[in-house]
Amino acid sequence: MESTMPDLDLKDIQGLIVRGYGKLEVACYILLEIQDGEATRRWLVTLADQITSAETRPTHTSLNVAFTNASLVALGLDAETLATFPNEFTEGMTSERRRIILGDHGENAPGKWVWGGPETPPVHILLMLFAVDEPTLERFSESVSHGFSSGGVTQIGETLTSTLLRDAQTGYSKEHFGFNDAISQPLIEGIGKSGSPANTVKAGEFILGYPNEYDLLTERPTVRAQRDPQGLLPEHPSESGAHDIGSNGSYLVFRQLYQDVGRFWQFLDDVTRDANGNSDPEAQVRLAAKMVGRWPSGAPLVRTAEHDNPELGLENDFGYRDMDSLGHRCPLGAHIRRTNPRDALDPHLGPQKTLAINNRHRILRRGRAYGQPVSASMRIEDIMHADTSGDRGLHFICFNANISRQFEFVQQTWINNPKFAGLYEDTDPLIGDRASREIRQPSVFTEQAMPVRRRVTNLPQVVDVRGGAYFFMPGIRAVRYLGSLKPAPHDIPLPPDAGRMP
Ligand code: N7H
Repeated sequence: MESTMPDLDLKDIQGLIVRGYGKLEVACYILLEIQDGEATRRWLVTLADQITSAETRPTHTSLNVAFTNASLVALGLDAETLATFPNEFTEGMTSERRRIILGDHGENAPGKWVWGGPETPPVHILLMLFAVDEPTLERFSESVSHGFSSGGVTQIGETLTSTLLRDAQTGYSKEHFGFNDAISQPLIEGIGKSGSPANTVKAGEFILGYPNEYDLLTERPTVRAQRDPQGLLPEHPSESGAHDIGSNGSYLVFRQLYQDVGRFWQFLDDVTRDANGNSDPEAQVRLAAKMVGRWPSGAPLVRTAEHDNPELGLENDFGYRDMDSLGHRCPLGAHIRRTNPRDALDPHLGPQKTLAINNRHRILRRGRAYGQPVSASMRIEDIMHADTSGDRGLHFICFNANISRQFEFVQQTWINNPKFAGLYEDTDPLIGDRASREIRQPSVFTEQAMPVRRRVTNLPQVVDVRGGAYFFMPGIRAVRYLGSLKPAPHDIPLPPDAGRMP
């Protein structure tokens, strides 16, 4: 049963922040560039009425919208207000500093991106549409495009489309390598299903305007009251003379991550052949599971270390500290152990303290696979042997209230850190940095074991960043406010390259 905490303003929060729309199987993301601020503002006023709020549970279609810093500039938000947004959002994903933090070099360098990079048109608005099936999505996106075609914006590149991939046998949602990828999410306190306290995180970690894991309000942007003459925004509870443009909003991180499925399984085949040089599919799946931290069904290795067990496919109530502090079941550097170390983050601290620290670095994932699956069945045996040509991967999307403390921290300090959890030259075996000068080549994955650990070296890069941007997904009132802006003449100047990152 769903229980709702009354003080979350669900009517104003955009729906995607609180639910993944699992019943809406298809989605498309439209990237827009603002050409005419005035016309775009008019369009936003009508669009605000179509936004799906967190109050409803859509079964047919859903629409959400998010903005880059460049779009706020183009819409005419004044410089004083813009300066209240956090640096990482203002700089954008491709600034020199952000590239270093994110490890975006080599194959991942923004110069090679198909959108969001320095060589591609500036991204302003992200329009996110979801529907129950393809014909419905087509009709829905046609009617929405009709609205924006006169709205002063142009579409950048192709519409990015995603369809949930389902395992034919279990019905679980899968990613392209063949693993169940819709299991572990932090539960937002006061909303949604109740779950283990260890996995329940304060709403303020994901939604601005509510207490976070420090029992504080995460910093959020504000507008001087005079700049909101119609009173569209709520008054800021503690800053007098300020209105709250951040409340009920969240920051959305979008990364288009290409997955080289063929290279992944080929590598696993090469390093697991038996003494006679024959392939050993079981050993391949076992090593892949060690890298992920879960079996293809989703069953966690800490619970079933030797073989898959689809009955545990959705199991998420576990820690590492008591069951597997040494990493003999789930390796210390496995993807899920790095991206959420749970109660094992710091063995020197008590479990409660460790969990408290861990839960300040959680993200809400809302990504979906894009491109044709290599096998319609999504069974691992078929994926391993399929023709893998083509473009496919993950539209990685996550929400957080503080990009730097949450998404960027996970990426830099856990995924790309060769010294994570006492290791010294491993990065995340699936998505870790393979090109950094700090990392001694070749890249390594270590399986802790008795009597001796096992290591595989020369890990190939199987995931490439192909695009991305940082967005702000405002509360619905704030979208109306953006539509109502009447910039003073001195606020308007928009340099010709507005939105292009340095
Ligand atoms: Fe990951 N994969 O296929 O192996 N991820 N991930 N991820 N990921 C997870 O628990 C995958 C990426 C997280 O709470 C599962 O729902 C792939 C980025 C987090 O225990 C699988 C890509 C970031 C979790 C994958 C990719 C994260 C998680 C298990 C890229 C953050 C939850 C399913 C193409 C910066 C951990 C599940 C927890 C789980 C895969 C990217 C983070 C199977 C292929 C970029 C926080």
